[in-house]
Amino acid sequence: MAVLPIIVAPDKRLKTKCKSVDSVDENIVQLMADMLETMYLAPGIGLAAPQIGVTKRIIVVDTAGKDEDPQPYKMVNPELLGVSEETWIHEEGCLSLPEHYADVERPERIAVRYLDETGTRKELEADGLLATCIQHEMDHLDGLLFVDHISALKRNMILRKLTKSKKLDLANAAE
Ligand code: K1U
Ligand code: ZN
Repeated sequence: MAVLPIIVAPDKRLKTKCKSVDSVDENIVQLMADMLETMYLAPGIGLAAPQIGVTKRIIVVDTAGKDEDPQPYKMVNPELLGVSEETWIHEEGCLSLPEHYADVERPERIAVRYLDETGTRKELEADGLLATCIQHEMDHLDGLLFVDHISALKRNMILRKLTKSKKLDLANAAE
């Protein structure tokens, strides 16, 4: 298994619409194992393939708490089958927007269809944090970040700060 570098915004690879996976072969199985390892180390509760530079419709998620058994989901070509009218506001973070957080309102419950790591079609009903996390990760597959759900003022402030810290990192690396 391998830990992969996570792309930090702003970066055009995070704004790309990802392509569906044709077949869940051994490369996809390995990629999902690497994504989970990367996510756990970060640490995070989700990760989408474009965050590691792969423009395929693949996400991994595990929202189990510290004292619970791990509950990893590996999802290929996830599709929303339905969403609740009721919404839920949760403070979201993103490994591609490090150290920035904002409240985001999304449907509270969802039904999602996907292929698992054996290529079997699965359906899952999720609510609360799991539903929020799956929606956040699915947004990545369409080139969306949580900042696209907040005001332009807050979004631009966060993106400006990240641009500045990238420039500082580059200057420090050149010293
Ligand atoms: O970058 C990502 O897509 C992962 C992101 C997922 C997410 C977080 C919160 C709401 C919706 C989606 C993260 O995992 S950020 C880190 C984080 O939230 C966390 C890290 C350790 C323990 C608990 C949470
Ligand atoms: Zn994210």
